[in-house]
Amino acid sequence: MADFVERLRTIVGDKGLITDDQGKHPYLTDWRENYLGSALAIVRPATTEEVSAVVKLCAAEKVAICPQGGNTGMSGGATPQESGREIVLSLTRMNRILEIDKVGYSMTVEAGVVLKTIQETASEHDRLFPLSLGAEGSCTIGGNLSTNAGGVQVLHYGNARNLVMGIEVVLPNGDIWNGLRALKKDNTGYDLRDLYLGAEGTLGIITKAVLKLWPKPKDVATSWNAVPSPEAAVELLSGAYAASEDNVTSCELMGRQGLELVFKHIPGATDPLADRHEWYVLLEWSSSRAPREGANQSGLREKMEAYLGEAMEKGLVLDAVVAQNESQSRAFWALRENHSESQKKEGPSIKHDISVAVSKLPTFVTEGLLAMKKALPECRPVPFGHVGDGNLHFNCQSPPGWSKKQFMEYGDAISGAIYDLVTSHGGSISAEHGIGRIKVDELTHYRSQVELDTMRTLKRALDPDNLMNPGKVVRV
Ligand code: FAD
Ligand code: 2HG
Ligand code: ZN
Repeated sequence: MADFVERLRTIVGDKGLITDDQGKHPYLTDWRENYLGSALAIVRPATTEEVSAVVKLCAAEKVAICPQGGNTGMSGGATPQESGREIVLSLTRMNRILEIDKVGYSMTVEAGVVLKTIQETASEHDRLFPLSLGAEGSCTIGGNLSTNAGGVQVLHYGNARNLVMGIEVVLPNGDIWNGLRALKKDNTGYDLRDLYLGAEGTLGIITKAVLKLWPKPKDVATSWNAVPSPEAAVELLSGAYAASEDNVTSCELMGRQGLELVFKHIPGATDPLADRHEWYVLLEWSSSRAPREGANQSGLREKMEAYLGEAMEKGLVLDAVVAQNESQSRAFWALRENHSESQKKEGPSIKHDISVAVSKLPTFVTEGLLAMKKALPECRPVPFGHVGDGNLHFNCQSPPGWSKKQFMEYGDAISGAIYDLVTSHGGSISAEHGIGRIKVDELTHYRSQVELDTMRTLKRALDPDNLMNPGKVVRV
């Protein structure tokens, strides 16, 4: 294998290769620290041609490849297995913005560009790239597309799949498929692009993408609302579409338990409201039309205040603050975006990234909380998430002071109860985080034989030697 590593070096150079244990370590474990894998080397190519040459060498030597972007994934998909017969192929050196087409509302980028850089570049050109999530400062667009990431603006703009026109992919045999087409319409046979989006690196390596852009918002209103129940949250959102004139861009639900963890673990986090409540909604409206000056004209903030006033009269909102400036809005968002970090700091937790139809969400929450408590009465439910997508992170924090080992003895009982409930409501056991390694067994259990057979047929046809991220998504 020493010879193999040296041949990798001739392709990517010293700068593109990490072989020492200390240097490799950060690439071998996931954000949640669930897994610790092993790899012959961390390979960091700088161009698509280098990726192709590395993949060809691995195909010839039957060495498996674990693609990795920012390594912020929640499902363990970017961590190699323990065999040591894999390389990690990190795309982070492929971080160039290649083109901005302002008129055509598109941007062409390499796969390793950090999401925040894409957002900022779009903004500098008076455009918006709407994918937005807590890990945006370190996740990469290649990882976002490979997980079909969701985030906090899906209800208005769609998930990652909806934000991309074309991609370039290095196939498992090393061939380069150039599908970098900036086309909104393209019905030329099977949609290969859609195959790779959400494939979590099991079918090939995304090396470039043409992304869609939108007009940059010029008027934004953000509010922090206490609501009596998830049912009220859903009704509040339902009415907000018309009241905002179709400008609802985010609607996030949080329970008090999660918020308490944020106050405890995030310095400077404070409650925007005087009283304690059980449920909160962060509502954001935005429009590319600037608020007009003049006595009879109002912007989104005034419209939102009026709507929330009506909602209070109906009992849908108990108390509310509408952000008066950007820094207040950012503080509301920090309370929401720091839920994952706070849960991590608090200790062991089990994540359930589920979705059901929005109208079924309140019933699901009531039944889900009971099911969780039945499986482990001392557990601490931490439900939060993207209510407008019917997608909740129906998480479960361990009882205080418990070790991970002790807590995980109840893992199957807790998750089984939640996933069975989700299934009984016609929902999904993985709304936006993918399957990775952590849900391979669940996929087998909760997807039909027809679906599993079709996925396996595809995987075997495109990656006959099972070298692309083996052990992830679907077992062959
Ligand atoms: P990685 O973690 O490196 O990889 C993810 C998967 O994609 C792996 O299977 C990997 O093999 C594969 N992959 C990576 N790059 C490529 C490539 N170029 N070609 C082929 N395969 C590739 N996710 C959401 O959907 N919504 C959220 O709101 C959200 N919030 C988050 C908040 C926090 C604080 C954190 C830590 C994570 C959050 N995530 C969220 C999860 C994560 O950020 C996303 O899944 C993100 O899309 C992963 O991008 P990445 O570059 O880190 O990918
Ligand atoms: C979010 O919406 C992410 O903040 C992470 O998808 C959710 O930590 C989680 O469970
Ligand atoms: Zn999420």
